[in-house]
Amino acid sequence: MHTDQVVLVTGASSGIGRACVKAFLVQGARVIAAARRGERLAELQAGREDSVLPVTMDVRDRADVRAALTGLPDGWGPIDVLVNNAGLAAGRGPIQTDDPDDWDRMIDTNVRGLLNVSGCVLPGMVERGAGHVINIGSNAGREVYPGGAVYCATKAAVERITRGMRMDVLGSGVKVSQVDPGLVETEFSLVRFDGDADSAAAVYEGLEPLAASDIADVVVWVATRPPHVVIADVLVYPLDQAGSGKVARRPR
Ligand code: NDP
Ligand code: 8X3
Repeated sequence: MHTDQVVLVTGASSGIGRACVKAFLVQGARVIAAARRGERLAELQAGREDSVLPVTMDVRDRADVRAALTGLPDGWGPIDVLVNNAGLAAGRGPIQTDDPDDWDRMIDTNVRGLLNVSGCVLPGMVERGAGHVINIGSNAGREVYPGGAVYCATKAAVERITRGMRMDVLGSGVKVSQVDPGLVETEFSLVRFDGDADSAAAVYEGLEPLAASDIADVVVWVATRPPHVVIADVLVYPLDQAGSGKVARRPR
């Protein structure tokens, strides 16, 4: 990755996205850090005003995304690498008792949001004949587990979009990749369980989950392969995971 490349990371206010911002900065890139919580992004930017641009936007809102990304200050484009990371799970209940608003949040963020951002960034990449889109999927997109039907469906959709996008841009010089994490300790479970810290902690009980920085390392590795190499997809597990819900919990 040459210095002065511009990377857009969505979901940069927390977890994997924030770790990706930091990892790309180490590579010498300048990073557009996008999320809804502007105060978090301002913290991330503090002391790095030349290399981090905070952009407050809700990926679910197509007009908001378009306004934010077409109104970038001079020098903060074109976007060389897009990391479509913003996403969430809401709830772990059976589908028959789920809150339909949770379905909407997951589908609107994980699927429509990824499309909204890609729809703004991809045409320019194709026109320039260069660029790299890295979508954050999940092991949950490769299999389904009880209480995860809709979240898993959104991540399966991400996998289909990644593959289809790669076919659509074939021959243009644009790369499309996907990174699928297993269990990563971030705010993900806290969000999923609506702030219930005990339920969130139980997800990682008795095993050492991945850290957000482990995934950021992989994302940067994917982004820094030679020009003729595309990493199509990568699945990353912690040591004690072998699938969704298939974890070894060791007594502490
Ligand atoms: P976090 O909850 O720590 O981070 C999620 C990020 O997404 C936050 O920065 C949040 O920012 C942003 N986000 C959520 N909704 C929106 C929205 N509508 N518009 C803009 N930004 C939004 O979770 P993770 O870091 O773990 O999750 C990152 C990605 O990794 C997600 O796509 C998740 O599905 C995926 N993943 C996570 C795994 C894990 O075990 N943690 C495993 C596999 C995949 P803000 O609230 O400020 O908008
Ligand atoms: C998050 C991983 O297994 O909690 O995508 O669904 S899991």
